[in-house]
Amino acid sequence: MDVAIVGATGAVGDLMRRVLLERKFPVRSIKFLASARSTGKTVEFGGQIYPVEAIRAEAFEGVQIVLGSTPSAVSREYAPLAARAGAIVIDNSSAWRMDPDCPLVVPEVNAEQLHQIKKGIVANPNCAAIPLCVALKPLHDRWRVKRVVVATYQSSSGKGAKGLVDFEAQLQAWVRGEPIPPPAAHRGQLAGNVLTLDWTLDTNGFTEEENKVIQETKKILGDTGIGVCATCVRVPVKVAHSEAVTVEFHRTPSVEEAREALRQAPGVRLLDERQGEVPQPIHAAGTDLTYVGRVRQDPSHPQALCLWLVADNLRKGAATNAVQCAEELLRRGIVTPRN
Ligand code: A2P
Ligand code: 11C
Repeated sequence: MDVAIVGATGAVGDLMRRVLLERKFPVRSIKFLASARSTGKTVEFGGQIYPVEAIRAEAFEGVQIVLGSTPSAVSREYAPLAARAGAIVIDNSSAWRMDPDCPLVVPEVNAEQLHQIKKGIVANPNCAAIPLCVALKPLHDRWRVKRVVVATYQSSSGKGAKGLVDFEAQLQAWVRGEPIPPPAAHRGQLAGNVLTLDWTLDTNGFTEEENKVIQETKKILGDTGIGVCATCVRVPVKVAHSEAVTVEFHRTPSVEEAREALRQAPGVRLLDERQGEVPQPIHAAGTDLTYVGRVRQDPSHPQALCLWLVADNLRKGAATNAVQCAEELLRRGIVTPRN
């Protein structure tokens, strides 16, 4: 495949490069694009050094698959250019996610949507919505989800490379008892704290992030009738988002039935608290699985269960999911390798 990574200097772009190698994606040629600021930088891929190029229309000539992770405003500009040049763009920004002509894909959940590409763009979902849907899918298939209430505990790396700079600087200052340096990416002090407004507040009183989780979950599960309510919070964790989820069903699974469905679900690792195992960010970071545990009957509702999940927001929540979409494009013959 002839591949380009756009946003190659960012936290997710960097991982996209590594995940392509790890998963032995068949790369025939590859190029790395970012802003003009990064011209002159180089990246290593498979033992070779490549220059980082500025994004421009000509850079997409001959490219079959673009993996992109840039700010949405950048994606709105570059993705149509790349699609016009004949590439399929798998874009990690939120620019295209709710566009009815762009499938929003989590391969374990709705890979068949890849046959509905109309604009040459596949949207990679939000990093909290992806693992939520991975965990809900096996339950939705059997007992039909009616309503989901989710509270997220999101890591600093959700804000990209700049978020991690804040994280390191703040935690070091906090441990030394020094004044906390002003943040560059986060919207307040994260060290020793929890931020409920680390995202733009939308007019409906929910943050942009909460609205993404609400809307995207319905689109990915293919059921706009599901009720979703989200509270998204930033916690002082470096990598991996956690989520406390309450799910109400149309039909009622027992805890054991739900656990069995989760145990067999692709992309899920079910942990058993009775064995002392509970999903934690330190377990999920660096892996591609959605760790699920603490499955309980909701004592306040006979048709609802509670569960806890954790997944690496940079990998399954972003880079790995995008590479898995590329693998599915190939496997389904939607894109074919050139000789
Ligand atoms: P650059 O490093 O040249 O600014 P992160 O989410 O980790 O901050 O990464 C964002 C990615 O998007 C980086 O690769 C960054 O490149 C790229 N990017 C940010 N702004 C622009 C822009 N205006 N034009 C092109 N690429 C951009
Ligand atoms: C965060 N999830 O943790 C966000 C970052 O829609 O992909 C990515 C936002 C998105 O801050």
